[in-house]
Amino acid sequence: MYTERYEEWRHVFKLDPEREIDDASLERICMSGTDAVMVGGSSGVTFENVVDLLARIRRYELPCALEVSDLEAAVPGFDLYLIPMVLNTERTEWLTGKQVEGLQAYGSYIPWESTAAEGYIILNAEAEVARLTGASCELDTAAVLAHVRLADRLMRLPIVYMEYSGRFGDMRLVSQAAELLTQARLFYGGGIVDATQAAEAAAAAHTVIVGNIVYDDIEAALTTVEAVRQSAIAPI
Ligand code: 1GP
Repeated sequence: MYTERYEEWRHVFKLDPEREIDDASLERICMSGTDAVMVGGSSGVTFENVVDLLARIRRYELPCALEVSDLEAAVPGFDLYLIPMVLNTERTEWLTGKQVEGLQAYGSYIPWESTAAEGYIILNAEAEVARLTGASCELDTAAVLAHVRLADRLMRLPIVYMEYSGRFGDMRLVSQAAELLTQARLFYGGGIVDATQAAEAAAAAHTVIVGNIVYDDIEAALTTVEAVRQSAIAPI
């Protein structure tokens, strides 16, 4: 199954289809040695801008995943489809509502062998995704770890995603989460702007997602690839 391949991913660049990236920069990202590119964003994701970005990424050989946050933008042709389920919100449309809508509309066409759910725990209240989903981000350690167990043990989700989008997170907490997992893979994303932070995140989580810095400082973004590669693999 293709889903097994993300189990080897240590470093992933996340590209936002709503944001501009020139050909030269995209080439540097795709040729950087990263394990994969993930396409996703909290807003402004359309069928057109996803198709356009996918076509440009397909000039290169690396795997390309789509994080499906909007049904309208579920474009065929990706290697992997990641379906976010926000665990720390009371607004159930972000946990199961939109997912059920999608299954009702496209259930028979979903490529299950290349589709995986991500249990999102959103931990930066300032992030756009937190505002959009009404996430309760003020969780203490015990509450975060309870959400991790909910995802890993009760729901048996294959991926737990600790999302600090826009802010570098608490790596001690991320490590504690990783240690609790019995079968899920831990994705960490948020605020990585240099090699040092990338290495710290790689020591705590299984997979490190680097987003915004691609658009703000591509040289710095590129240094994160080697930093993660040099880091010891977090305990599973
Ligand atoms: C966002 O987790 C990713 O969904 C990456 O976060 O953009 O802050 O790097 P940044």
